Amino acid sequence: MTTVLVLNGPNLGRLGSREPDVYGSGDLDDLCALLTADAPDGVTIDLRQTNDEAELIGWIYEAVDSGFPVILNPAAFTHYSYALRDAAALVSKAGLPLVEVHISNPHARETFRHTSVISGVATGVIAGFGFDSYRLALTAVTRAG
Ligand code: CA2
Repeated sequence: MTTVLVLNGPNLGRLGSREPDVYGSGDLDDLCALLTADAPDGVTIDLRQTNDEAELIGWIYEAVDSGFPVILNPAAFTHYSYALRDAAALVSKAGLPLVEVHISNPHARETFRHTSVISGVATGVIAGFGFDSYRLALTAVTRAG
């Protein structure tokens, strides 16, 4: 039995309400239902969203202390939060996977989105596949071996 923490940063709570051309029309409840349906037996999906950097960092500590893999969409924090990067580094240092995900492909968007301060401490990065970015990440963190 394990729990996968699926952590979402600022403004992702508004998914489904605006910018469907960029982020699709589903909301976080839809995403949680997809991941729960995909999860192998014995894997619990714990999906959370916050606009608060400190809360997000606290959840990452929780993953480290509990031994939970992390799927992280840092949203705009991706591009500038060294505090979040330092917290994310603790996950891989603890021998746990942390997959950075994005719904859109930031590299195909504005220049400021081309930099991720998180990628260098992530186990892997998946971007540009809509909610399938998270589903692919779930496969990556739950596959045996
Ligand atoms: O593509 C992604 O998943 C992003 O992490 C989304 C972030 C953006 O800052 C990153 O560059 C790429 C923004 C999330 C904002 O989500 C909204 C959804 C609906 C309406 C307004 C914002």
